[in-house]
Amino acid sequence: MGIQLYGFWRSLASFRVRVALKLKGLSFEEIAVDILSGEQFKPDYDAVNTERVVPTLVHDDRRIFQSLAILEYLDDIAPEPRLLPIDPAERAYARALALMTVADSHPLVTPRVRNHLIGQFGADDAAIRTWATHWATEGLATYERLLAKRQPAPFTLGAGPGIADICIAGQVVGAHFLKLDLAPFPTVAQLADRCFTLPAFATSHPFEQPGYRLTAR
Ligand SMILES: N[C@@H](CCC(=O)N[C@@H](CS)C(=O)NCC(=O)O)C(=O)O
Repeated sequence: MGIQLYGFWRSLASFRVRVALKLKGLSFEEIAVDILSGEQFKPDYDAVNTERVVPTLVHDDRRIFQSLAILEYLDDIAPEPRLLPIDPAERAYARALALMTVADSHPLVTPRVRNHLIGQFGADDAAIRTWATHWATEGLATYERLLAKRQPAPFTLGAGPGIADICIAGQVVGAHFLKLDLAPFPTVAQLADRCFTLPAFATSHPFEQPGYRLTAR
């Protein structure tokens, strides 16, 4: 039955899963859920993932959600190339770096948070941009401090890209949306450049998705 990915062109969490699928050479069909127009709340999608967020991976009738859980699931069903190291301390470090995006930074800029800021606190476009820029910059600065202490060689945990690189590249994609200057984060920028030379990363970028071209935002 293959793999289906419920995602959205703009979604950073969908980007993370797209990259992982492509690194592993797993073919998949992507089904768009327009989270800007509220399709995630419709009964059809609620039946797929009642958390009402993307991404959701459907594999042989199993529904897996939360991008990090999906990445770990993919590593279990298709172990090569590995996205998580075997060594316990390295594995914990990889997860820690991934969670800085997945748990700490990215949740603050999702549509539900932006919509709450607008609806509850009257935030206008400028306020939303200031909010998003603040949290995106905090995330980049944290990664820069960490990577400066342990330089990527050439990827975060060694020879090949893994969950940390996927999440850091996603943080940089967030900066692309905001047109942020990456000069203050040279180690992060170099790592992202290295990632985006790989087709799995480059072709997963939101700006390369059909939805982006249709929307032309
Ligand atoms: N921690 C989740 C984040 C899921 C999430 O928030 N996805 C966003 C798109 S990147 C979404 O669907 N948002 C819908 C909303 O905020 O209403 C993951 O990594 O999968």
